Amino acid sequence: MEPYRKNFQPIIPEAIQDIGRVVFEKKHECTIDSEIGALFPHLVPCSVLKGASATREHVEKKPLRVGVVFSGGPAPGGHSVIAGLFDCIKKWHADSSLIGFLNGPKGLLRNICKELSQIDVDSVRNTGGFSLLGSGRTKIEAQEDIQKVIDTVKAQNLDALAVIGGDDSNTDAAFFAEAFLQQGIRTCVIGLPKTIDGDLQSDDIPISFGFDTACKVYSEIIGNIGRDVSSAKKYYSFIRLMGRVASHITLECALQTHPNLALISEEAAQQELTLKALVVKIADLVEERAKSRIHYGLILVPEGLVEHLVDMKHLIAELNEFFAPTHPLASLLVACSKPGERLDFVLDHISERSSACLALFPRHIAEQLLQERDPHGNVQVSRIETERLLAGLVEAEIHLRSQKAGKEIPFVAQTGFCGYEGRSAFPSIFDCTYCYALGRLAGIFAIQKMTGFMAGFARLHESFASWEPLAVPLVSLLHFERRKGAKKAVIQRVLVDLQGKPFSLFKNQCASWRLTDSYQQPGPMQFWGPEELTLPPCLTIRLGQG
Ligand code: FBP
Repeated sequence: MEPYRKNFQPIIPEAIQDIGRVVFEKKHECTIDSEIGALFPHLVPCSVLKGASATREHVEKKPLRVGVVFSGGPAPGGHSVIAGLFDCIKKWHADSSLIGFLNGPKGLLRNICKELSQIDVDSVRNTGGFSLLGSGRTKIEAQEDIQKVIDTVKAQNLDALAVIGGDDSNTDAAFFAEAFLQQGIRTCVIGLPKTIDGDLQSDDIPISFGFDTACKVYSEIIGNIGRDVSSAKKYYSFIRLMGRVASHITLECALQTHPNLALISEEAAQQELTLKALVVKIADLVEERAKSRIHYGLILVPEGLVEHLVDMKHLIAELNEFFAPTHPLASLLVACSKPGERLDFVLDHISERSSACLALFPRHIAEQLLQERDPHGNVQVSRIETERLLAGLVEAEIHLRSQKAGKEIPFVAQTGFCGYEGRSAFPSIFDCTYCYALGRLAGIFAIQKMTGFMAGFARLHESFASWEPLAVPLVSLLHFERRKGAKKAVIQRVLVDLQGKPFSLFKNQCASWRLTDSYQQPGPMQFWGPEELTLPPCLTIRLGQG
């Protein structure tokens, strides 16, 4: 498969086919919060720009030196971004060079990099993962770290630095752009919207890359499990899906596979569901199906669910403050090194309400909640086995109901996690095309010395050729949040819109999936064959979300 995939030639949107002819004009002005604006005096005021092919003044073509870094979790299509960027700057001038920083932001801090050759880039075209350079989650926030990045870009004499990352990495990129301008550094900073979670989006950025592929990979697996449960007829399968805070992935996979129940965190939050209420809801489904002698089912669980349940939200917020290095008990917590000691310490020191909530958990899952926050202060939800927690609690509830009724309600749960396998899969045709175009657009920003912008395309639900290139100011995506016990300007993660088209479509259909099985089995992603199978992106994108 790999040699064939490497030869795939993505369609290039018409507006950026001739890299020397792209002209940007204002699409709309951005409204920036004054406190955020005060942090970015060199980048504000700002506007979203749209690009079109037109006659430009003649510009002398000089070789460019562009740096590129992967940041955060891998997402299918990252290598295609690099290929698009590489081809663009080489086309501009054959002596241009692309410098790849190794192992994520750490490489940038320490100036560990390599110049990418044609062979390097050709070896990964259209392949998944970030293996060409590696990635990492190092947060670059402190002034001395930003200074180290400045030293690196100066040492490398870069015209531009492309940051391929999610909300946190692009937040860092916004701060780099401001700091570079403040210090008169000529390197432009360009953001690229990456994350399978699909939560890096705005009115102008319909979706981040990798989402389409990950959803297709997971939907194949879920579809297969649906077929299995309806064949064996004895298991309830609880499948947790990646996506961190937002449930975009779960929603899309539900639309693709029609499970009996798909929990959507944002809806659970709106309904102010507690963990107990959620368990009752699932047990009701099991009992209802049992009345029709159906003792199997398919349930999708977004990995971020725990953070949205009303009682859990309070607990996690309290734990987050507790884990902040500034917390008065931080040093005592760090000193808890024996197994179980940390949990006991926390149980003794948090509020009664939170302690009661934590006590509902089996100890091993409670301990998962207490794991280190990531360098950006996020709970590492991918390490919390919510599917097991729910399966266990539902089992106990069904047991109680069976006892009460004096009649056994059969319930056997299987659990699974659709996670890491979706992040480095071969990118779909959509992601290959999107990412190659994003890389090319980043190259065009470098040519035109545009700094502080994220590359994006409008009209992603239309034909590839008609996508409209956009330059979206990174600053326009920022808002304030509490992280590590302090108020921070960060890029806002966009959650599932309960008024939006994908959720409305789901709500119109999901009641009919509860009792009558209508599992869909989408099968593996197709790269060759009829266009109806290979080209269409997933439903969230086709519905024009974003
Ligand atoms: P990004 O936001 O960096 O793209 O990562 C997304 C993600 O895949 C989440 O879905 C998941 O919760 C998390 O990464 C897992 O992180 P890690 O790789 O550190 O285990």
